[in-house]
Amino acid sequence: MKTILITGGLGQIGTELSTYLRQAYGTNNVIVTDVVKKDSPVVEAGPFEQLDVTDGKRLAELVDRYHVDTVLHLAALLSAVAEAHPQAAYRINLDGLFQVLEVAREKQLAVFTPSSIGAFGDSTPKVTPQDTIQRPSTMYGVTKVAGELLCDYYFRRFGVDTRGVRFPGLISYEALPGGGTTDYAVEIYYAALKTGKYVCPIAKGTLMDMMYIPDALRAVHELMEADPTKLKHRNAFNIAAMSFAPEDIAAAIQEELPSFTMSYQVNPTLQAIADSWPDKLEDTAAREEWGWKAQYDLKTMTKDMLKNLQPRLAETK
Ligand code: AKB
Repeated sequence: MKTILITGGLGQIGTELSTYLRQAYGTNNVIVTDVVKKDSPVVEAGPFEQLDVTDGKRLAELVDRYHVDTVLHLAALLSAVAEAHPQAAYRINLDGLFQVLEVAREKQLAVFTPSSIGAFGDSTPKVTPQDTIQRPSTMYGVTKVAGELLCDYYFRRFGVDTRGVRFPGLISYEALPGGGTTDYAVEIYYAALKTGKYVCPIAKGTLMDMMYIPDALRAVHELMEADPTKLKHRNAFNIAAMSFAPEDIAAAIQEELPSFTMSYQVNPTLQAIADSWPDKLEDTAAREEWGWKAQYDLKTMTKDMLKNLQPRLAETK
């Protein structure tokens, strides 16, 4: 049985991953941390500690206190906010990861760290293989590529059991994303149910990889539990579920809510980031090395999103 510490545990992924892993490993075996304590069912449900990931000493103390053997390191600034605050992004995304890896080296912990479709840039093939050119133009991308390399280094050099995936844009109804380029694909569902219309900041025809959160949670769990002898890669596995442009998600919503309408007011900063990212990731390595396969496509995700979001929004009225 693992004892897991999650950083950034009250963010979009952390909120749902904490609950998922507490069900899998037991509530007291999943210690959720975040830089601030917020009102959240996750805080009430089990162990919670405040942790700034750039504070390696405090992380080491928590690891000792709770007998942690695995760190799921989710704390990071997302692409749009990182572009607005590049110095903070460097500190949180890269120094934070370095602190986690150092504590893992000293205490022989396993570490899971997500990378992103943001680890690619203009010179990457648009249909993106596992191993390819990575010259991102954003600070987010710079920290993600460096993070992938650091995790590989700590495995090869110090034997730290590092693993990770490249997440597409994640779509969920429990917690909102904050400051990403793919956030529109979550906001659109809220707008469809609240007002029946949405002004999209990303231009028509812009393809990006996306994934529904249940698939993303399962990916983390399956890779954490994967047989290490089968892993040729360790970190930064491409994983894919669906690739769509704004007009495709709008059409999928219209199938459920026929009166929904969408217009465009393109945000140039977000658009430049989106244009530099892949259209579609190839995930053959993840399929071959640990059996990865997504379950949700755009249609099944849209049905499930609307079904689950509707009662939540009704409660908050
Ligand atoms: C973002 O848009 O920054 C994230 C990501 C794809 O890494 N959702």
